Amino acid sequence: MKISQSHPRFESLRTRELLVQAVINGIVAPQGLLAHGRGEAFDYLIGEKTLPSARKAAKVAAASLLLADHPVISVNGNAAALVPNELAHLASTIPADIEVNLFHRSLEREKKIASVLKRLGIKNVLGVGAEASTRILGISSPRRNVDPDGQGRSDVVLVPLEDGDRTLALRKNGQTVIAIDLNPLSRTAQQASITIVDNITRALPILVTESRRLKRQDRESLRRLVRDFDNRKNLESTIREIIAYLGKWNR
Ligand code: PTJ
Repeated sequence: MKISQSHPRFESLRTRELLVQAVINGIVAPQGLLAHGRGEAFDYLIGEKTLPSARKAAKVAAASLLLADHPVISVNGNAAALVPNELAHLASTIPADIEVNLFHRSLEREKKIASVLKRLGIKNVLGVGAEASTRILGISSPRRNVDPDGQGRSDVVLVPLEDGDRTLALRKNGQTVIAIDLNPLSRTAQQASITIVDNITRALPILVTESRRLKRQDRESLRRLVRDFDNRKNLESTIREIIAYLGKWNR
């Protein structure tokens, strides 16, 4: 559907159309549309802009990815449809591996997502088909199958738009989990090591910019950034920022 740029909700409608097309092309699961709707509702509550607490979390997340021995970016259907270029930029800046990891798993969709990323210059996309031969203990969903060369041996994992079951299992394994989730109350948001409560479409460009900037800084200052960050406190700041924003509507 052609959307007029003059429509007051142009960006939102454009994103929806992108996802609908991605369902038709077999990149996004139909359930991804429902997940997006839930995300959009939370985006309204944060004023559809990046909150200061999210900016802070994104900076710490970039530092953590840069410090990692083996950082991995986990990609699902929605992430591949909404921010493919930014995922590729982030992977090459850090540098990090990219692994396809789906909740609604199908080999066909894994291959399609991998080819989107390969077209953007990612040579080796992990986690496709039989490559995901390691099981993460404590997960009942199909997300449990991971690539031994990716999440199987990673120390820091970025999980945009998670469904909740994997974060705790990875953390129990001693891995650092960076989540991007518009819902600050979700299990993923609450259990991650670093939670960026923002739209993936805004968070990824910030992560890329911060990674490029922080890459020039010495490792000790990056370590300090990560050490001084408290995810629980930052999530409390997020809730306070949302309440302050909603207070402006209570005129
Ligand atoms: O591609 P698959 O098979 O791996 O499936 C992906 C989905 C997203 C369908 C699957 O992981 C799922 O069902 O997720 P949930 O349980 O609906 O959770 C998705 C979370 O992402 C929710 O907390 C939403 O608020 C949040 N969310 C949705 N859209 C965005 C978002 N967070 C950030 N940016 C968004 N654009």
